[in-house]
Amino acid sequence: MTSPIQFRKFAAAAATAALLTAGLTALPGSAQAEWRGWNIHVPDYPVSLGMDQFTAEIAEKSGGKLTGKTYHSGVLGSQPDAIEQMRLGSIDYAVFNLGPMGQVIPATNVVSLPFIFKSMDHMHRVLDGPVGEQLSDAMAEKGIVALAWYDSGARSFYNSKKPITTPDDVKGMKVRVMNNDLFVNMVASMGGNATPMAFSEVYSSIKTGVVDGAENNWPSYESTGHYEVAGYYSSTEHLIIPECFCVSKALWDGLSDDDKETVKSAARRSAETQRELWAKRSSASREKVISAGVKFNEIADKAPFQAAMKPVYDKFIAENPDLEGLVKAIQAVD
Ligand code: GTR
Repeated sequence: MTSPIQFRKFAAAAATAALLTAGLTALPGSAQAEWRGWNIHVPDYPVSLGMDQFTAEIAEKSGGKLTGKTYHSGVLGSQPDAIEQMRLGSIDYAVFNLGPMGQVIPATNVVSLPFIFKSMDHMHRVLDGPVGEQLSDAMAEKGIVALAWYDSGARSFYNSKKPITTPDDVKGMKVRVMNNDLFVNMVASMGGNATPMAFSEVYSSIKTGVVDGAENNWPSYESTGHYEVAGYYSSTEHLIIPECFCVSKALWDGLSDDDKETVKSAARRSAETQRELWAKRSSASREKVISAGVKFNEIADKAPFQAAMKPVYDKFIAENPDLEGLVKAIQAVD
């Protein structure tokens, strides 16, 4: 005989199946299908812990009505693919680096210009103001709702050959970059050859010599094990790119005002946690790789690298005259 509990489980499962069959993710006022969350990072990474906090909080605040499962470690595919999937509504929430987003949403490219931000604090001030709103609006037009900004530190070059101390050292070097023409131009402006490639392929590509190196922040350099195959890390700090906690517009538009509030504040709180964890992980990762034998060189004077980026800016403005105002607005923030 079917017990009431078994029956309720069966009924809930049947209701979920019916919703999935109908292609719906939300039914106002009742249980909703579990949301699918995409994440590129390993489970103990600050982004991952922020996302875990988010799912725990929405479930608790909604009394179990809003639930999500985050697929860590990039098992749902590469970032460019995931951006598309969110636009189509098959990924419900994710933390995306804005680097690869520029290919789909050109306005977001302004944060991927080398040396556009003077520091992480500068980036926070910019994102918290009108520029942040303009970026969010551009993303929403393409089906992605940005709810909060996560930190991703500063990216520097690393490779298996030698320390980089001047832009000339990049000449002839094969460097993996994230999927965006801007980054190809950035490396080319120093005489290097850039290859856009998925994050998951970088370790073996360095190991087998397909590329000489890549560029990233301390936590990613460490968590991916890239430091094991590319032992020179040089602090160019040429990119400071934010990451966004995003939900698909299809999902967002189907939420009640109360649920929107729950989701938004959980995303914001997760970003506060992520930023704290980020600062700690950055120093821990740096210490870990240096004690594992990485040769780190500090580049005190970044001016030659900044000067080398002039053609990147010139080309960008020539190709996107409508975005010049946004670039100037970022530069004008103190
Ligand atoms: C990391 C970032 C990821 C991904 C990765 C990459 O720093 O958090 O979202 O963009 O870099 O280089 O592909």
